Amino acid sequence: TTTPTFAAVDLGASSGRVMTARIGAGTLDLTEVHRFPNRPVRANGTLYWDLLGLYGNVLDGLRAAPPELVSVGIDSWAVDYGLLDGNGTLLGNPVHYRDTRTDGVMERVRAEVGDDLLYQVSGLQFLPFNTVYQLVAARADLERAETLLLIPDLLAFWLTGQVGAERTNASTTGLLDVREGVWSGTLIERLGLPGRLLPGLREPGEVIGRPRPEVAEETGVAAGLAVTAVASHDTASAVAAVPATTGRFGYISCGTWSLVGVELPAPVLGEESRKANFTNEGGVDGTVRYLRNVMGLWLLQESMRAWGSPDLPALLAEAERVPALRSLVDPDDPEFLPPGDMPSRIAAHCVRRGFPEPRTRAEVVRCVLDSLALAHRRTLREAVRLSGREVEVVHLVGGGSRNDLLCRLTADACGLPVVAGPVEATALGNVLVQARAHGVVGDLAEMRDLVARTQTLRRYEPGGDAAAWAEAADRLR
Ligand code: ADP
Ligand code: LRH
Repeated sequence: TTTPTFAAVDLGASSGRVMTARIGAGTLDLTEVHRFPNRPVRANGTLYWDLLGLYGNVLDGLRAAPPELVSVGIDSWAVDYGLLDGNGTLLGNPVHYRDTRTDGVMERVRAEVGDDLLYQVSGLQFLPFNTVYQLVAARADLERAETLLLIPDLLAFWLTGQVGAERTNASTTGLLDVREGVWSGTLIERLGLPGRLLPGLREPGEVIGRPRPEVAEETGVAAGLAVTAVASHDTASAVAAVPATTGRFGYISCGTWSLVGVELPAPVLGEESRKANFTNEGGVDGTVRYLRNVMGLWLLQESMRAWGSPDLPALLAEAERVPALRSLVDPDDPEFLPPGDMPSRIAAHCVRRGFPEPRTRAEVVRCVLDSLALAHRRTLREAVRLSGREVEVVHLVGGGSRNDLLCRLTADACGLPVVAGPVEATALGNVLVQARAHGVVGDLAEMRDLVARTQTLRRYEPGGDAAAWAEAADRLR
């Protein structure tokens, strides 16, 4: 018997990769065929994604993939989009969600429309960069546009010529009705947005189309290759591949962001949840990711950039020797959202909150990791309280699972065992949804079981000084 090969294009906010996987009964071998940085570019005052550069890298990755490839799926970060005119021409370069064009827009929309309606319909955390606020900020751009495509859908369009809106990523726009699973006519009308922009929805597992002839020629992929919709929101793919063996699990999808929460069968839309600013994002098989965005390793990434990208493992080893819980920040403070000098912002925040100023690089890194561990604790406890879902283990997946110190601090802070890995959970979730669509694996539980049995995981039992963590959590509150 042959084990079919699937490819995942996974674009994170900090890097992209094309991975291939051979998947069969009890087999899941993931191979990286191409990896590339994802660097935002500022031009004339606007922060953009280098989307054509990323697409070029997608084509390079497909060229490097083995010829027996059956199917490819694309996922990326959420909320961002490109606009097409009636000829399918891209109108303007897609803007980065950290751009300042949305400054003050969310506050205006909330005041006009009301939090209650926005939350009851979309179930989304109020984040200033949700697609809906970007569209209001860019209203003038919408006139000439015929179609809005979220990033993975735009890349799929370039590969196949087919348009659509994959459901999990559509759930991050703020315009999808979380209960009905359709675009919300109510919100679109209320905001005066052109509804024609929003294409029909498609489900993870649906075949989108075949490569355009010029794509097949340029990359050497087979003319019959299936470009398959996956859970195209990277976080949805990551959580689909969490190696949970019990229903009582929490997760932290830990990369540029830490997405911290639980998986539920239905959304939680009450007032308490809205005030705690929890989100209800769509997952595979109608699951709901009930979570909050924690600012995540962005604080570390952006500090590293300011320092000229020194060696990360060496810096983490030094941070390990810095005394614990000395300098702390609230990572969710909006002041940390935009790019720019991160170490100075961190130092100023510590001083303002009455903590000693971190002076060395190692002290800044320790401050970030202690603070993230505390934010993981706070958010997970809130998710449990608001959802009523009990949690006995925390799965930490994504690039952050390579950070041994962060995993240990998170276990200590949460007072729960942390299972770290896989690093490439998102790519795994991506290929597993394709494999399922092609009849190779079964339901979500079977997908997770396959990940648990085939991937290398590390387990951290909670230890450390529980009273010190509780006290630090109180001091930050
Ligand atoms: P995203 O998908 O948001 O781009 P990733 O899941 O790729 O993010 O994770 C990137 C993060 O992984 C980096 O910011 C870094 O903190 C962490 N990371 C990468 N390599 C290592 C390493 N060798 N040791 C510790 N952490 C690492
Ligand atoms: C993580 C992520 C997250 C979104 C953010 C914009 O990459 O998709 O789930 O909130 O990017």
